[in-house]
Amino acid sequence: MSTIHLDAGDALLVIDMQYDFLPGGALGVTGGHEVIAPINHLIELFAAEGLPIVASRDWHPQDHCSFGAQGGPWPPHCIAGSPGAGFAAELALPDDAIVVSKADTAAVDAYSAFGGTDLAARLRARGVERVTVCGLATDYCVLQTASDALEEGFDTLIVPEAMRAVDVAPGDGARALDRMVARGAVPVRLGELGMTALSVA
Ligand code: VGL
Ligand code: ZN
Repeated sequence: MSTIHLDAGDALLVIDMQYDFLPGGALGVTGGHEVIAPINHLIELFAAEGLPIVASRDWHPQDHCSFGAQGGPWPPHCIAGSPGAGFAAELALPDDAIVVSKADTAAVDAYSAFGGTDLAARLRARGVERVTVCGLATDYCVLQTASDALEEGFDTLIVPEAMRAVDVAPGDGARALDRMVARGAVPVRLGELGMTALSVA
């Protein structure tokens, strides 16, 4: 198994690890809690290298357009400031994690962490050239975030074992993975991501 060395141009994007997307939450993703441990492993790797760690969050007003009452497809979820919008406590986010709130106005939805945010500029300002994407949900926010990352010109690694799908239709998650790969994302296993030769020496 080859090792992918993380270096100064790398950043980790942790997508929407919020209570409402975990089992029991308003829009609970089956097995969502299972990705906390793999993501914590990723966080440890990136933090050890001093690399940027971004945590996105769905941050909706009560009358958000994606909610059923407004004609949208979803039950109310991730209401800004509510417990359900909070990051899972077991997620070991460092204090200096870059928190990106998205879809925080009623009229606009954004699955992507790049949608309507300054994330691309913030990453570029820090010299980021490659992102590693994990989190929830594979077929919505992870798919759109990875796709936008590629559009923005970032090399993009995806970690399938650190994501789970909503699977409204069976196979949506698998198809989302295929689409990300078709667009240029590179799937990696947790064990393939390593430290730089320098930091190990
Ligand atoms: C998401 C559905 C609605 C996600 C957000 O984080 O994947 N899915 N809002
Ligand atoms: Zn949402």
